[in-house]
Amino acid sequence: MTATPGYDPQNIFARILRGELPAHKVYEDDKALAFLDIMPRCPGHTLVIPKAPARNILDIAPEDLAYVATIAKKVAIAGMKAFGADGITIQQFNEEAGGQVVFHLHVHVIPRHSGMPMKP
Ligand code: IU
Repeated sequence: MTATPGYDPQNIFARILRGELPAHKVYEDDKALAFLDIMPRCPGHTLVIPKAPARNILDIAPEDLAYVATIAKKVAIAGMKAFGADGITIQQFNEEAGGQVVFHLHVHVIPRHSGMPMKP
C-alpha cells in the first residue's frame, strides 16, 4: 500500500499496525484494526483504523473509508453489548484544526450510558 505525501509512517498508529508498539486489540482483519484508546473518555472507548496508510478522511480512498465505517458499526454493536451501554458516540477528527492528534485515520467508538457524561 502506497502512502500519500501527507502520511508519516512513524505515527503511533502506524507503529501499532507494524507491531512495534503494544495495543489492546479488540478486532483485526486484513484491512482494519480496532483497539482500546489509552485515555478512554468512557469505558470501552475503542479506536477503529484502516490498515491502509491514510492520514485522515481528506486522504483516504472511499472504499477504505466505507470499510472502516462497516467495522466501526460492528465494534459499536459489540461495545454496546459488552458494556451494557444505552447508546454510542462516534467521533472522527481531521487535521490539527479539526482536533486530530494522531495522523492516521481513526474512528472513535464510545459506548455511552444515560446520564453519564464523557470525560473531556
Ligand atoms: P484524535 O484527537 O482523534 O487524533 O485523538 C487520538 C486518540 O488516540 C486519543 O483519544 C488518544 O487517547 C488515543 N491514543 C491512543 O489510544 N494510544 C496512543 O498511543 C496515543 C493516543 I499517542
